[in-house]
Amino acid sequence: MSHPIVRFVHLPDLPQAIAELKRIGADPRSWEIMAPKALFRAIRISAVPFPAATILKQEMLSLGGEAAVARGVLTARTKRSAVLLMGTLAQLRVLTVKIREQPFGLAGLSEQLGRLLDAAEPAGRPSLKCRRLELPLHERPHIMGVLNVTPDSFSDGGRYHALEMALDRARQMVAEGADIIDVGGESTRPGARAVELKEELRRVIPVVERLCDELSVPVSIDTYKSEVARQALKAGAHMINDISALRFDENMPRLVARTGAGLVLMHMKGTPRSMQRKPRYDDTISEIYEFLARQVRRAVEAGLTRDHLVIDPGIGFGKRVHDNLLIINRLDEFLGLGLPLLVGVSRKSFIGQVLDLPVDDRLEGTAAALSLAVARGASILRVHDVRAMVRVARMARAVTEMTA
Ligand code: HH2
Repeated sequence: MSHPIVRFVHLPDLPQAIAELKRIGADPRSWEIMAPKALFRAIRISAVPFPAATILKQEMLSLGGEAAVARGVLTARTKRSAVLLMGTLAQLRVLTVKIREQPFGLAGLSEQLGRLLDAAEPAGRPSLKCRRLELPLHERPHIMGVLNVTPDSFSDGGRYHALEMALDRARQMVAEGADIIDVGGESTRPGARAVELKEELRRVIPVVERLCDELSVPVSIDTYKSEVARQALKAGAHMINDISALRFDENMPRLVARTGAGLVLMHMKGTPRSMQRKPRYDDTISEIYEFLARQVRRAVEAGLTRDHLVIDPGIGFGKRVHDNLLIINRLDEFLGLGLPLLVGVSRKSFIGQVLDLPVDDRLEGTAAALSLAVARGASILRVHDVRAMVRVARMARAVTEMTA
């Protein structure tokens, strides 16, 4: 005789909730209605004006959910408060409707909330446009192979020698499964000095030219200088990887908008020279999220469309070891921005610190971190060890997309 067994079920998204309703044998007509009731979400809204925070609390309570506000809101002492909405997807959707016509900025919040709820579902994950190419990032994680054409990477030979070595390395990475090649002419390691414009151009432009002629995969240029970006785009590059997220060169946004290139916006605290001098955050994830949201808005105001944008929390750029670990563990929160996520964990020093290993012995640490990044929704993985990480990413994706 079988006895009832009580257990938890892992339901991270709507497709998996629907799969469980099917297994239960629920009426197919009820799947769409019930699935949003099976998923619970906590949503944080920063800086909500006092009256709006009060209304949000009342509405969530009336829907059978909850909303936490700062204590001072209840005593009318606080002008603004962060709000934590707690409810099922179904309740949160109804909330967006109920506040749509309300004052105190709630109409705008309703719109933002609706976009957030759409973006958090796998079906809402976009592809990426880079000039005439479109990368199907929603289909599988893409591997971006790192091609550093810095003197320390491509030792002492003459320029031609270095160029040939760089091209060989790029060809090898493509043969190993790289989907994008990211060319960089300036080391951005902590404490690194900036490279002169002329020198950066001399290092990267010949390489970009040859790669764009020869390779079938898109070429990205890792630079925050608009002149380097301009010449790289002229040479055929498809994407700009700007580790300053448009902060270091005011001409960058218009240039990228005009050319239709893809653009990576990465979070960094300060500059590469200063970023590891005692970085600290009060709330790591919120600060990075809000920075990225601001820079996305800036890019859109300059004329870029969202389907050309990628965001990156900037592992190792002005972060302590625990910030890097936290970012990877909570990476899926950034999906709320509704844009593809790029993550660069490859061989970075937080791995060395956790495992107490030097830079040439971080393959397994990279694999573990990358696998979790894929599971939490990363779309582009920037790596040195292409062959190994293509396999790790494929395996992680195969596990996470299994619903039934
Ligand atoms: N990391 C590095 C360089 N560029 N770009 C993005 N978008 N994200 C990253 O995490 C990232 C990046 C640093 O890594 P590496 O290329 O190994 O070092 P270096 O800058 O010294 O060449």
